Amino acid sequence: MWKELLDPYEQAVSELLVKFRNLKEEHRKKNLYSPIESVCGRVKSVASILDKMQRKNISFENMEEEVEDIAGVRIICQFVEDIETVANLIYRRTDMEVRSKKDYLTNKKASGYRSFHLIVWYTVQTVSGPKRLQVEIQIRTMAMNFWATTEHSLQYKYRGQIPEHVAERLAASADAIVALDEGMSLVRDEIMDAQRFRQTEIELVQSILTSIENLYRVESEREVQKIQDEFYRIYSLHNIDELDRFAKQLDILAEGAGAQSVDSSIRN
Ligand code: 0O2
Repeated sequence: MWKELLDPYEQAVSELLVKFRNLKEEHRKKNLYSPIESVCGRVKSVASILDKMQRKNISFENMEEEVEDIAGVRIICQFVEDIETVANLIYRRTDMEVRSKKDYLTNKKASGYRSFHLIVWYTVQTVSGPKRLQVEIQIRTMAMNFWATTEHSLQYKYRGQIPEHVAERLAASADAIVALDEGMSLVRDEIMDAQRFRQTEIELVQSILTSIENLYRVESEREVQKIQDEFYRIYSLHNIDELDRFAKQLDILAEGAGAQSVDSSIRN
């Protein structure tokens, strides 16, 4: 019974992982900053479902309705600001519908837990037809995730009865996490610029290497060696404009020689 019941939830989690990872990839391909750093997911274990049902006095008939996090997806962001961006992306999607939200950012839990949760309706197609089910999407920063993951393992160890001195340390660490996130937000633009710079550099180098490879087919080895040496010289300058200029020059050269880079679309 459990396997049959949980299979559609497994399917929902795998589909959503693909979709959110694609979203991150799409940002990268368009050279846009991605508010999604990483995505993971899980189907709640039977033991955890039973625990929750007992704790909240939920009957089997109401389980799928009341245990909202049988399927769970976690989206990790770099900065607090990204959380709202991700939530808005989810609100705008047509393949899921937000049922409710839990904002533990504005209303931190007594434990110190911070995160933003959306419960969404999501439909999977099964052999017996479509099945609409709930998925809990947790959106949090890397720092929040570090705290929550560590604290969660202690919750299991102490079964909710965390000793006072440990709870105090955790609360203090939660405050440190808030300060850390705030500190990172202050240098967000700098970090985003640096990451964009690095990504552009990677793509330009890839494009240049493809051009050089193509030129090998039509130019003499000596000529291509000269181009390669020039590339090493320019690369060592770490000047993105110079690299861009060189990549364009190579494109023109390749076009003239009838060996245009297949990768030239990257910079258009
Ligand atoms: P799992 O599968 O082990 O992650 P409740 O359990 O009653 O507090 P409720 O009302 O079902 O929670 O919803 P809530 O508060 O949004 O909690 C759902 C999930 O959020 C939890 O799943 C945790 O993953 C996370 N969470 C909530 N509160 C805390 C907390 O204080 N510390 C940590 N580390 N995580 C928290 P489960 O049920 O723990 O299951």
